[in-house]
Formats: sequence, C-alpha cells, structure tokens
Amino acid sequence: MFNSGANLRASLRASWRRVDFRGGAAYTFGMTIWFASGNEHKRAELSAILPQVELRVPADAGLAFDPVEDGDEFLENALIKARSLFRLVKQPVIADDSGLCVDTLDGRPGIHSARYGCVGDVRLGDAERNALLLSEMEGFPMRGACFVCAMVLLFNENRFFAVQETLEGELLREPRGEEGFGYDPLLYLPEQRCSVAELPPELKNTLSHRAKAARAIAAWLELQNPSGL
Ligand code: ITT
Repeated sequence: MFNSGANLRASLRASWRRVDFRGGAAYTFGMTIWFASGNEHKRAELSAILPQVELRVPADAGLAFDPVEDGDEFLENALIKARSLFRLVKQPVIADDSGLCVDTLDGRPGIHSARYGCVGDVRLGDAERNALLLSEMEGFPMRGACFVCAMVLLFNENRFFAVQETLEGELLREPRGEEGFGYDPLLYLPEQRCSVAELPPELKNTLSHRAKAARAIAAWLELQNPSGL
C-alpha cells in the first residue's frame, strides 16, 4: 500500500486529511506540525517523505530548544525531545532520534552518533566524524551496521505513537557518495549496490530508517479513522 512514491503520497494525503488530533483542530492537507529538531537535513527528508505536512521547527519561531538527551535508548531520547517541545508549544509534535549502530562496536556510536568524537560541546563535522569512525574500525573484518530511527508523534503528555526502524548495511572502508548527510557515505547497501550517499534522495526517502518510521506513523493515523469521516 505504501511501497511506491506516488501511492505513498496519495495515501498519506488521504490519511492526514482525515486526522483529527484529540484536543486540537482537524488537520488538513497543508497542515503545519511541530518537529522537535535542530537538524535541517532531517527536516528536509521528513518533509519529502510527508509532503502534505509543513514541518515547523523551534528555530522557525525563535524558540530556544536544546533538551538534554540523556536517555539510554533512541526511543527515550525521541520522547524527551517530543515532550520538551510539546511543553513549549502545546500542539502535536513529531520527534526523531537516530544514529548509526556498528555491530563490532557493540552498537556504537548509536545514541551518541551526533556527538561521536566531540570535544566538550563542539561537534565534529560529518567528514571528520566519518574519518574517526573508519579509523576506529581499521582492522575489523566484520562490517555489519545499521541506521536506526526512533520516531514519535506526540499529541499530549500521555498520548503518543512511537516506532523504531532500521536500515541495514555494511560499513565501507572509505566514504562514497555526495548525497544525504552524516554517516550516509559510510553505509553500503548490498541490495542497492551503493552507499546511502550514492542513492538519489527520492530513493533514500523510500528505503531509509526515517522513511519506514514515518510511513508507520502515517499508517497508524489511517487506523485511527478507518471510516474516513
Ligand atoms: P536533533 O536532535 O536536533 O533532531 P541531531 O542531529 O542532534 O538533531 P540526533 O541526536 O538524533 O540528531 O543524532 C543523529 C545523528 O545521527 C545525526 O547528527 C547524524 O550524524 C546521524 N544520522 C541520523 N540519521 C542519519 C541519516 O539518515 N543519515 C546519516 N546520518 C544520520
């Protein structure tokens, strides 16, 4: 049902148009929803995956938003972000906590992906972080790794839908590709025979951990109102 770009967009349009978030106005095509993120790459991808939604991030409204992500799991951190923004805006919020988990490194950098290798508060750039990870992996023949995305759609403190998805692959020995962001040049997808950063963006936005999680949210919304009334 959600497996082609055109079908997905049509289904999403239909499902979101019908959704009435409890305690809020009925949402229609072109609705705005808060996205608890400061990462513009994530916003761009999620906007492409959910084209009927205009995502508003805290920075758009001049809101200071930097919650302490001290959970032990992606899902906990996604909920921390969603609840923190909900407390500020009192409207439905989507949050995404994601990262790259490398089998040989017991899942690292994992929930610390954004801060991997950082000194104090200063984060490394993508290229530096990728170089650091490749150097840590030197000499390891087992290259299994995956992207993880925990995504939460939160309506209020107590009501939310959460999902966690993955994109499985193998860690390359050197970066490949220019698309995407973050660790995309490092993850090779055997079925696609290329790295995530070599995928056209439309394909990444169909296959990715983030795309699968967002589609699950859209499907859940559909279940809330199967009659379409
Ligand atoms: P927000 O918390 O403000 O949303 P962030 O970048 O700090 O932004 P995370 O804490 O979820 O987000 O860390 C995610 C990091 O994992 C991100 O900075 C990338 O380095 C990496 N990452 C997540 N999704 C990715 C993807 O699709 N492709 C490549 N790298 C990704």
